[in-house]
Amino acid sequence: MSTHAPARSEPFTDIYQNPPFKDMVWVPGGTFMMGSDRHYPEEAPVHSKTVSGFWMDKCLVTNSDFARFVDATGYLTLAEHAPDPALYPGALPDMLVPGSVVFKSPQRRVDLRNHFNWWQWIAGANWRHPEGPESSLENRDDHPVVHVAYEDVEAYAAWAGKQIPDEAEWEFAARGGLEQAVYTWGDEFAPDGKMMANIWQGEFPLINLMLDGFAGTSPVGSFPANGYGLYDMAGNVWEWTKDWFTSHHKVDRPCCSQHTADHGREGSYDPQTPNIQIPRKVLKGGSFLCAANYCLRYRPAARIAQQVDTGTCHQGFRCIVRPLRTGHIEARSTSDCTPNKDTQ
Ligand SMILES: [Ca+2]
Ligand SMILES: [Cu+2]
Repeated sequence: MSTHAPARSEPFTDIYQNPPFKDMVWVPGGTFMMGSDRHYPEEAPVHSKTVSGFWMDKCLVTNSDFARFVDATGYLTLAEHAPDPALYPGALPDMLVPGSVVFKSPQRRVDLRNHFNWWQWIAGANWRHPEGPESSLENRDDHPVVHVAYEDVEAYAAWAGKQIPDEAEWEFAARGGLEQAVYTWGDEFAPDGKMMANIWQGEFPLINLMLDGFAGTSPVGSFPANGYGLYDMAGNVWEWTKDWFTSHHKVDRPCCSQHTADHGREGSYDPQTPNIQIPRKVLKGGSFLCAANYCLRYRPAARIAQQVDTGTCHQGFRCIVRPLRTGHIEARSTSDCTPNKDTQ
């Protein structure tokens, strides 16, 4: 194991030309306009935000990346544990077994207001069995790991010597240097008719036209990178960030930032289900299930709330390294980020 701490006097350029791990890219810091006033209300208001530079994984964490972590540590994800009945009062006994939430396309047109029409809790579903016990990771080593809860991604990041991005860092990175563009690649959805991300084409949740070639997850790096060299910052799977969800952006005021940090956790509870007090984090990027007729969220400003204890078949993550914290890095993480040559 090697450790290295960049000397304080080291020129800045030397630091960012030498990423702490392979398959990371330097995302320069800066001030940008975060959010959108033209889409869903939780993305507003557009406001100015400043982030410091950091390295980011070029690709989503893959199944083989995650397998290396599990092999090294014996880690069991939340979905592989039976839920503690004390934490889930009123839960039916057959729900208190290990499992996770899986998308099942309904057989006929359904009410789009009720997401239980396509989400099913499946006993035995977890990262190794993304659609349930009968499914496997065969031919999916280079697909993003899914069914990871927030504590799982924190555990992976800690093992890898990396961190989970906050929402502003993630959005800054996803924009790839384009100020207020709708998509990570610009304002046009399909330039020259080319699909730029793995999303859902057709009528969700019934008809998946797969114009992008994929019904479910896709190998990481199957679509062009954004301006910072980052792949899959739109579509494929949603990505965890460390921020507590808010129903709209809270614009920082220096006097109050300490105060709001303390209240973020409780403030993230879902007001629709007051009896369930599980805090929610922000997910970014959209997934292979995002469709224009239902969820136009394959955009850098888009955000949804997810309970910290819930991973699903369309949620994954990637890590960053903030340069001031690189002193104790142990280089033991590698990655399978080998983007398809013909899509670059
Ligand atoms: Ca697709
Ligand atoms: Cu969506």
